[in-house]
Amino acid sequence: MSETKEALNAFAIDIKRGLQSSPKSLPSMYFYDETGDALFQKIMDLDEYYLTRAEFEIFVRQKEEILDAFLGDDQTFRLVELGAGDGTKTKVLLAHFLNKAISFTYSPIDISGNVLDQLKEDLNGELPSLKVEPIVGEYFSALEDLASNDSSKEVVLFLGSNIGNFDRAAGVSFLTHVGENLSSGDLLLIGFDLMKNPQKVLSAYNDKEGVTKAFNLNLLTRINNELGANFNIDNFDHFPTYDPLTGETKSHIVSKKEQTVYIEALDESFSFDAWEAIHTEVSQKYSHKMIQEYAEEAGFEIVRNFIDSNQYFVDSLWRKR
Ligand code: AVJ
Repeated sequence: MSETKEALNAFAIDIKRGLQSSPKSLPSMYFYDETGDALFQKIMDLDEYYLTRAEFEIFVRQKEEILDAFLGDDQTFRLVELGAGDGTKTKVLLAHFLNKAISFTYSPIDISGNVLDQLKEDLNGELPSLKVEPIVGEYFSALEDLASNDSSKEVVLFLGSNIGNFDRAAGVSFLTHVGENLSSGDLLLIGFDLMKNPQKVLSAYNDKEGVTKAFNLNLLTRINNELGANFNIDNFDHFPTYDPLTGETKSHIVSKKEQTVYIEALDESFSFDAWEAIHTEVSQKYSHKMIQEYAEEAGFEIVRNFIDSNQYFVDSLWRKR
């Protein structure tokens, strides 16, 4: 089977499993087709979506301290980034490290070769002296390759509160797995969105313009396009919730009426009750205590926390035990 066929198959299987479950759910990892990527770019520019600006501010204002903490007693390191994105935030750090004449290599890891080619071209233009060695592949196998081929200290970036898409058990297991592919003393800088005014959190996932709604519902369009389904998008709505007790932010797609949708690739129909909800995403918000517990359970110790001036967001620097 070709690679794309296999991917399509995995997509179909996951959609089928999610729509057969009770309650129904769809995995947020499938938000990011071309349209989804573009919508997420728009989300990052929204007034309500404070996360990206908060983390950007941390980098702009605390880049000196971040560099000192990355170096410790060493002269150099390899900077590895899990999920490269467009690199806007990371560029602030990269430019600063080059200004300070630090000799280091930047290795963004992504499953999309296209994303990495684009990023490398971009960085070559903007920061010509930067050594970029992208790695195409899954995070863990890429980290494993690095561990066996490179003896220098690794500093791994996992930014943007991407960890928030995992529930607690999956998050700790993911971070443990990252740690298993690091050596004692290697570092991990991980972005966590902090608990804050519940109204502020909720607005970030329910913007006035409806960009987040379009982002969430695009998942149905993607199923239409790639699996030959007949979702009528107008018959569904977007509904996020925030639980201030647990920090759990959830996005849902709600069926506005009783309806049945056919998915050709599965040769199967799925029925929705009026106002039945499909869970699509968790965007966990964290207390400092939770972050401390995560670090300990995953086998790290916290070196230092870098927090923005509003105390919305923390980039927590962890050392592998
Ligand atoms: C990219 C997972 C960090 O959960 O805040 C933005 C994705 N979802 N708006 C987040 C997202 C709805 C985002 N992450």
